[in-house]
Amino acid sequence: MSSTRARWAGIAAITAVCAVAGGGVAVADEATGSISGLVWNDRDADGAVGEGDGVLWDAYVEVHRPNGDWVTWQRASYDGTYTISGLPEGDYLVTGGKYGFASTTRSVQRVVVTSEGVSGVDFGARGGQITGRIWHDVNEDGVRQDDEPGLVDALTYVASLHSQESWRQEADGTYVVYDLEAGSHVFSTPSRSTLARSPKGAGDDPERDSDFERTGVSETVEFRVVGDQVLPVGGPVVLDVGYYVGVTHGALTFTADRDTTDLEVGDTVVLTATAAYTGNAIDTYGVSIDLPQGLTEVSVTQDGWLRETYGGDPHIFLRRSWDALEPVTSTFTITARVTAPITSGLVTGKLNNSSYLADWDLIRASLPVSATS
Ligand SMILES: [Ca+2]
Ligand SMILES: [Ca+2]
Repeated sequence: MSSTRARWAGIAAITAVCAVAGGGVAVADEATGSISGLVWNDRDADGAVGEGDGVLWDAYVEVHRPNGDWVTWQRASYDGTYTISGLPEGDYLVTGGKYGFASTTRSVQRVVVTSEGVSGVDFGARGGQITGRIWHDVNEDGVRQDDEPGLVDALTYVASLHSQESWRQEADGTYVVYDLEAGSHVFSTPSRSTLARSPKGAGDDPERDSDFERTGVSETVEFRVVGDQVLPVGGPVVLDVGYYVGVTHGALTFTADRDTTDLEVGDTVVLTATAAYTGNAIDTYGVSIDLPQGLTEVSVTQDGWLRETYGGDPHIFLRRSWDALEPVTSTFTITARVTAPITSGLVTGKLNNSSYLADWDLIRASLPVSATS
């Protein structure tokens, strides 16, 4: 033992300057060996690689001396395997896992490296999970009735905004999101054209309501490592989401404060437009308006609309909000001046930005204008 201890002391000084990228530790004139193994995603925490387990992205292995001195580290390969070579013979403590995951095996293993190497130094780790159900809220009431089926659709899923996790869904719409790291997660379920999200928290049965905002995000859920699990703080988390067929109807009208077919250069005209939306979904709303050549914008009174400008683009773009809203009816005015003769022109407008707009034919409006010098 004394000779071994003496060798450690010498090696500690050498390894301090000889640690090389890739996890090898080069030491001249020493017999060296390697440590190899697997870091895997032990989802069922049984300590064995089995069906349903998986690979771990960004798994790490660290090697220390028994006295705690750091030797080297390595990121495991994509398949979870690792080999740290060039280690001087002797005792080591090997730590493996994934940051934010819980260890399902001993997270520190003591090994004796000889020139033949040590293999099978394996580590299991797993993340946390949430469950829930995506369902087709046929009657749009935000409550999952018994006759409303699960919704299984490639474009509707639940995912964390903050990590790479995995997802599995059953035919009844129930799902599991797993491999979640410790820390904060906000879950989202994506926008889906034609499918709108049910209102959150409807009814009085928390097992049958929808748990996402209508914009598609959940409350923040904190996870922490507890033993061999990564658990939500405050207990298991179930996040259901209902979808129904969303439809928005829109209508756009223009009126003018004077006859627009008999204008002269220098005249001013005030156009009043009303965009009226109805429907069963929260949605986004926008309007774009074109003035004919010769009719020049003087001002736009926006009545709560946001004006979007794109460089020198003469179009008038109005957006109701960057968020999805309940259907709105809103009026705005455009004051314009005739700055040149207009031979045959139209003021045209159309509704846009909507995710659920059904009746595209009704969303265009036009007002004939003409002017002479
Ligand atoms: Ca397992
Ligand atoms: Ca329902």
